[in-house]
Amino acid sequence: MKPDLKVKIGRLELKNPVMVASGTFGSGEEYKDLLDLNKIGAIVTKSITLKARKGNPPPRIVETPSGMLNSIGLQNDGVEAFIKEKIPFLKTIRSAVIVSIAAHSVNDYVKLAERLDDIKRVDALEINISCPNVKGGLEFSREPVSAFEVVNAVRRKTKKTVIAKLSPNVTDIATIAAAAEDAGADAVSLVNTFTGMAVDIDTKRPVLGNIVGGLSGPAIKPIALRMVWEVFKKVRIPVIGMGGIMDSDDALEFIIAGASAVEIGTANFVNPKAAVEVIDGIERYMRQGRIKNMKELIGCLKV
Ligand code: RRO
Repeated sequence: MKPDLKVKIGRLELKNPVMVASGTFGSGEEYKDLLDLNKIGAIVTKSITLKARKGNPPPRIVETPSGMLNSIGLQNDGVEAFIKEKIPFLKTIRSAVIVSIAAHSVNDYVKLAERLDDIKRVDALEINISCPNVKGGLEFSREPVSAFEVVNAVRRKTKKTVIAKLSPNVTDIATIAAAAEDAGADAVSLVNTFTGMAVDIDTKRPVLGNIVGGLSGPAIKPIALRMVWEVFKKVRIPVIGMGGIMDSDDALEFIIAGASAVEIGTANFVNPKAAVEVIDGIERYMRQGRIKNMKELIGCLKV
């Protein structure tokens, strides 16, 4: 019997629990010749802001042991260009589309949510309250009060499924997740990148133009997994797990620890087919273990 991989995130039903993480997959079109986009549960597009942003000075990416640092600085063409130039392609695919939004103020998050509320092809909003690379600080999810404020303001303005993306650069991520849940989020996704840096010992300069950046990849997986587990125990809304997932075994670890869905990020740069391979691997595991549906698997950790 074919296992049922469907999961629900708010009112949104995904055909499988595998999504591609914001910032690692452009707006989907960039990957159209590299894998079958229709197989992916959901595509989360690169964070957009109200107005275009140039981003940070280069270098913006550096490889580190078992991971990478990025400091893109939220480069994007702004919401109007996104709607005009990216939505037409997204209309041609059958995966769910989740649009990541970022802003410097609660008011701008609300304006973005309102603008996107009319766009039918947008199935859900991932509110990025955890960008580590922008001056002035966009990590609204560093404090429960500011996390609540942003999520609640967006919640009041949109009927779409709302996912709050959380920062790992905090003392107690479960408290922040609970604030997002209280504010009306349909789900939380975690983790964004860990702030880090790299130094060139010959020039004695920072490697990244922005000095610091966000660490992702297998180096962060055990920490991300621990955070997903802590959040799963604390909230009732679905938890979307990410952080260094390279293959289906990694994804299954997150699901068993409580993730209703997972996002594949850094792995896309190494293997553009990673998301599809993760879906196939989860299905194989369920078939071999005679697991009929995702409910049997999510959070089944034996402790
Ligand atoms: O653009 C970025 O530098 C960036 C963002 Br918005 C984010 O949320 N996470 C990250 O690692 N980089």
